[in-house]
Amino acid sequence: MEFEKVPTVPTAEEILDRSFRRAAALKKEKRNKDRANEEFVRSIYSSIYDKLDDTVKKFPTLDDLPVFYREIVDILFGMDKMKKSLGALSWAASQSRTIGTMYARQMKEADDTNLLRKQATARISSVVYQVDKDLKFLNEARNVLRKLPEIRDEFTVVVAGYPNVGKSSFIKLVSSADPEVAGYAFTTKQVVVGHRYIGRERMQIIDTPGILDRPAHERNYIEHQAITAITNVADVILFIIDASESCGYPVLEQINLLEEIRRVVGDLVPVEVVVCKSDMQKMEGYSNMSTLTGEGVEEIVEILLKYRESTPNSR
Ligand SMILES: Nc1nc2c(ncn2[C@@H]2O[C@H](COP(=O)(O)OP(=O)(O)O)[C@@H](O)[C@H]2O)c(=O)[nH]1
Ligand SMILES: [Mg+2]
Repeated sequence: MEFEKVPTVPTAEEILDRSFRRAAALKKEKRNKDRANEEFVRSIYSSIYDKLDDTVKKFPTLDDLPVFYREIVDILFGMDKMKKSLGALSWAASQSRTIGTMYARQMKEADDTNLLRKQATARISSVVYQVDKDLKFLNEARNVLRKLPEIRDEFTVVVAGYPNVGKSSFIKLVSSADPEVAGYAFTTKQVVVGHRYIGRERMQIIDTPGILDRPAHERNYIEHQAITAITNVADVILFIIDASESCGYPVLEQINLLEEIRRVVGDLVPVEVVVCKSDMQKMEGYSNMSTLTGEGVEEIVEILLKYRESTPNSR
């Protein structure tokens, strides 16, 4: 995942501590007091510049992120706020360098290099402290975003339907490998992502237990937002009905949820309906399948794949 490799973002204090310690060690090596002061300032601004610059570079370019992450970043932290904070770090990096270079130059002709050294370090420290809130904010974002499930910009099927209708069984059956389970980190809800290879291409199948499996009024705000992000990556939604009602929900209630999801996605995402557990109970006028016997499963995959060409979310 894009954020997985982003290292911890240090606080202002950590950045300053580290660069002062390094500069002090270098200073000790110099015999001449004025040269030592100049080296001290140079060492401080260059290590601060490097650390801030590196922190910005290690963050993925927000505009290049897959749709799902851009949505989530925007929902949770605000795209603009993130960009502003990254911009603030770049500003602090170059500001520290400008101040440092200026003082180091002055020191070459100055009488009191101790005073200039103190002034330089005070001004540079103040610049770094000014972006402390940005550093902390970016670290908070990094901690949440690195735990997101891997959802790519590729042909995507999102499964929906009440609990125990057969969603997991379907994903397991049609996926090439064991589906990955990942948390959102901002709700207790999880995301299950399965993949199936069709020649060189992949079909991504997503299940969102606890989110697309119950009526909207039972969802909280953040779960609504998660739905928005998920449905925005869906090329098609597969709604699974258990006609046997062994899942514990009457068919009528299941159809109500289907209609609700249809209303939510409107014309944006097509919804395919399939009746599962056909080994127990079929329903006329619908596609039927059984993940137990495998009956009808490949036919459903074929139906889903048809959306690959006519995808409205062509990315
Ligand atoms: N008889 C029968 N049972 C099924 C079928 N598909 C799933 N089940 C069972 O239904 C239960 C719930 O399935 P699961 O895939 O976990 O449903 P989910 O909650 O929608 O993910 C499990 O006990 C499955 O073994 C099917 O096609 N036929
Ligand atoms: Mg399940």
